[in-house]
Amino acid sequence: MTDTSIFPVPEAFASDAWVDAASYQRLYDQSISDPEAFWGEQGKRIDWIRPYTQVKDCSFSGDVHIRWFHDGTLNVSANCIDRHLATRADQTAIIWEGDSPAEQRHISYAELHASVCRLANVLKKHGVQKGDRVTIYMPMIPETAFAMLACARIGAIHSVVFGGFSPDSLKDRIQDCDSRIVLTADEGLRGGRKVPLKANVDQALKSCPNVGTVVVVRRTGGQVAWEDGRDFWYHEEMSAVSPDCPPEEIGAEDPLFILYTSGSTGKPKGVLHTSGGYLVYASMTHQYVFDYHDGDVYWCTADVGWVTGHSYIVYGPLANGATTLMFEGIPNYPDSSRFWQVVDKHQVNIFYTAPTAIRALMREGEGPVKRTSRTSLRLLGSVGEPINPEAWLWYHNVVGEGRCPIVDTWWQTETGGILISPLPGAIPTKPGSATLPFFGVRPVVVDNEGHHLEGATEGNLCIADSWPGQMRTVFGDHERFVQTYFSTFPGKYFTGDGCRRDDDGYYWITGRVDDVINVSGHRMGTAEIESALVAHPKVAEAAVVGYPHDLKGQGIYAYVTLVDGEEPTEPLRKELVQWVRKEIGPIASPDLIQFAPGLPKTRSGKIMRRILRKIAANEHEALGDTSTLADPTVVTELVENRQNRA
Ligand code: 6R9
Repeated sequence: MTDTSIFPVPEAFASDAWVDAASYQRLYDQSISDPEAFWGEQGKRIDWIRPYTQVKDCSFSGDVHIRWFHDGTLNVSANCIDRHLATRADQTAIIWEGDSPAEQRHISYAELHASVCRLANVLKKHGVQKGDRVTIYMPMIPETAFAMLACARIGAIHSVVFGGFSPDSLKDRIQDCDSRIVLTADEGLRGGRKVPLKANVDQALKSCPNVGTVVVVRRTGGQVAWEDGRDFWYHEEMSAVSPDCPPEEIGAEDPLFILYTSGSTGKPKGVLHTSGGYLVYASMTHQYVFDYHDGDVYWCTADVGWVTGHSYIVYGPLANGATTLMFEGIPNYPDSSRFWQVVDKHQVNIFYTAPTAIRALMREGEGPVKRTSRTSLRLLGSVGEPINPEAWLWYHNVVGEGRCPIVDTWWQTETGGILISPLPGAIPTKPGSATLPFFGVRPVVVDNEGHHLEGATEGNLCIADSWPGQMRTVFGDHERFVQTYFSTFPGKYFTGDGCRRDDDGYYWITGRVDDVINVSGHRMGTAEIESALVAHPKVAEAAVVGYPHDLKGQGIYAYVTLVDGEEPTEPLRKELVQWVRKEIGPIASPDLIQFAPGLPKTRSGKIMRRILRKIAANEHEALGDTSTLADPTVVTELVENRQNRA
């Protein structure tokens, strides 16, 4: 695939789109030359209780701080619900498609309002106040969205923990933000299999003495343990409170949510997003990137446990009065046509998924796609990792039958919303490129010394100035925020990603340049997996790297040194995989484990990951300079016993 294959904007699409090529250029230029004026105007897209007079107050150096619209007040849930009631009370806000094709629900804006108000009253009844943290460990059901919005309604800060995380990971996240209340369900349901959510909460709470309340949604009706005085059924609580709960007045810079994400070092950090700027940015990107028009049915397949679910299942779409589809299941259950059956069933117009799902479905051939009609589809989106041109072309030609533009959207938990992406009516696409920046976004490419690289080039991707959706701090650790994002290249936000910029100024994200690996679009810190491994009594040392994986994008390759006297056996290998699953969750399971008597280290004791990455990638012919190693012979042994011979 060369840079020369360009897919023009389909004419029919451009004529109805919110943004065409000329207005993209005009608005982008304006957003960069006068951000105050630009965002001052755009901020009006949401309803404010007290309008802001201040727009932007941000610094990426010295006293690092980020504030947008900071003297304004609003309520995020009122923006996502109440303000639509006059015109669309009966319109469907959420279409829920269950794991089984036999289950579905349509929730109107009026119903959403009633449920969110009741749940907010339940939270209040249990003592939750503005600023308190509420942990949400729930499956993909509408009650999860109700929970997020109920927190927003009263100014509580939600921390959604992905249902695939282990009790131990859940415990860490509850403790880090000191939540006193957890919302969960009896069990989740995915691909016909049950996920023991309540049992996991029970396990986690053994080490969380401050949690006094657990509210449990009955999803499957499965048996659960019960602690009287602590555990409450959601349906009983909901019926016992009033459906009336006026929205609290919340400051633009008051926190909306915490979302834990993996970095290159240490434990996952609590990325903190605030209210005003986040909502302006999430709603604006949702409207323009997905070219959302009234009446469209929009479906993002992400889990609400990730940022994509926050910004593009819940907040962005609902702020825009959209109909957003929430899917409990998986792409290949009951069979590999499921995504497209759901598209036909609910007449989905805009479909947003991850490259890993596209690659998995591509492997099943065109049959399962062609059995469905998909004529409702107008636009396709991709997020989470670089999309390889083969998958892009299959998505475009087979799923979209050459008719639908693809928006490859690059962004991060930290960015709150999409930063680099085509606007489908404005920007011609190239398979594998996220193309051009959104309004107000100033990408810069720097070399390892921080020098700006101009024109067509390749290097580290930074952002030169703030945008309203940017994270504000790491919860409880502002110093870590400054260190992680603003110290590598002082004065700039460092994304952790590498990228190439071509002659047309298009960005091609090449993947992480730090010790973060991206497995099926899920971010994992190698340090987290290593610390899980060394917590096993038989493991002395571990080093984890990513390697190219056909389906997952990257796989997890672990080098493990056992303690003296332990034998490297097959059962132990399996046990270690299970161990990591239990410690972190299934998404962190190592794909390959190599028992290594020694790891390649410099004389100062630093593990040379560059070499480990090459061996894991089966590129041992090109190891580069190994002369600085304390003991170069370990490399020979590692190459001989490498696990990936693909
Ligand atoms: C939204 C989300 C962020 C990391 C990011 C990058 C990778 C996301 C991408 C992409 C290439 C895209 N990433 N979208 N890489 N093209 N369109 O995924 O947030 O879970 O925090 O991951 O994912 O490496 O730095 P998050």
